[in-house]
Amino acid sequence: MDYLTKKWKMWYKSLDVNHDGKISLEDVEESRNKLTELHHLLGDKAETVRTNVESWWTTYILKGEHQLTEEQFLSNLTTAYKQDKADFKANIQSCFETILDVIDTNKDRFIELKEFIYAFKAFGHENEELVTKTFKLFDKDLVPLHEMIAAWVQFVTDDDSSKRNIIYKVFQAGV
Ligand SMILES: [Ca+2]
Ligand SMILES: [Ca+2]
Repeated sequence: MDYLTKKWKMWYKSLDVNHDGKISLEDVEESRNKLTELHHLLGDKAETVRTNVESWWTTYILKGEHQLTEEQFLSNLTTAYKQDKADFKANIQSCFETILDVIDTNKDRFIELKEFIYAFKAFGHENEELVTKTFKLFDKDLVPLHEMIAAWVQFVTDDDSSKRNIIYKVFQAGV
């Protein structure tokens, strides 16, 4: 449980886009604006991304709340995890399938460095050099979407700290 809680705290921090110590609708607004601006999306494409990002936040993170403290976030995850591990994993799988589908902006079912960098920037992690360095952990220029999803799902749901996890390493590096 300790390992999971540690990773959930990292996840919470990574979702605090404007770095004010809490997750709120302001983070939703900032992340969707940034993502559309970085990719220079216009018109319908921009609108689709804005809608999808907001819907992701509402469905998987805020769940009807306007804001979420770290304590609430950890408590929600702990409850869901303890209730039914298979259900929990399925929900997190769906969570990352949804957001990575948005992040795969060119829709080729791969995450490339640019998409990786823009995704972290959209969530308030601006250190491009560090993000570029950690992308190399995947050991390929184009990371298949399913591989990126699996790495995130492992990060949020797996309590075995002896297994290598790239996303954990990314946050450990200080991204
Ligand atoms: Ca915030
Ligand atoms: Ca792509």
